[in-house]
Amino acid sequence: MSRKLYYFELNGLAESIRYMLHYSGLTFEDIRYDAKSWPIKEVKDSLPYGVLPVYEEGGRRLNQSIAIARYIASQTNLLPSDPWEQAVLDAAVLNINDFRLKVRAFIMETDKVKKEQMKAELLTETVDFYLSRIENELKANNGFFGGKLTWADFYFIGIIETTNVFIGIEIEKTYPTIVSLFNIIRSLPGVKEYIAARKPYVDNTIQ
Ligand SMILES: N[C@@H](CCC(=O)N[C@@H](CS)C(=O)NCC(=O)O)C(=O)O
Repeated sequence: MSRKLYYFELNGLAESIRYMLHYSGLTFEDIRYDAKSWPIKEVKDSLPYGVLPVYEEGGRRLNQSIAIARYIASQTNLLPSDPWEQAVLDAAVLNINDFRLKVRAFIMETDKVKKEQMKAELLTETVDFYLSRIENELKANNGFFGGKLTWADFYFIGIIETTNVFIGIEIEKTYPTIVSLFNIIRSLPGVKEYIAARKPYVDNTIQ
């Protein structure tokens, strides 16, 4: 079956999906647009809501990164079958997404002074608010959100690695359980080779 993932030359909302596809051995076309050339009118106009990522499988298209990630997980062993366990992971992903939206506000800010203030607030308050809670959640669950490797763990690393590109430091480095989880994911078959072959990402803000 043909699979295509459309996004930018950035980790952002697509990297957890790329990681899961590589880990699962599901072949796909990794189509990337240069943020500097965006918007490409004919591409943007063709998208369901004008934004990326979009995933295509056979003749079908899906937008919304979380829906795509959950769907890919369902095609592998990364989504549990128990509804409660699924809901716990949905909550974890939505908590991470709440954090992402705060980082996004900083990324999108164009006023330099305000942007510096927002960065300081992220580094002194927001990062620790979320990462200390996540550290505890992982510690209580065998190092993963759901007791074993699932899509929530992939979603998390994708968001933190993207935050690091824009903030310029590894925000997870003082949270040992998070660091261990990231080392596990980065060493997975498929993911490891993908990371080794990947170009480093740079801060190319898509305004
Ligand atoms: N909630 C959507 C957000 C998608 C989104 O905002 N995508 C941004 C990149 S991260 C985009 O396509 N920006 C380009 C534009 O708005 O033209 C998702 O999770 O997929």
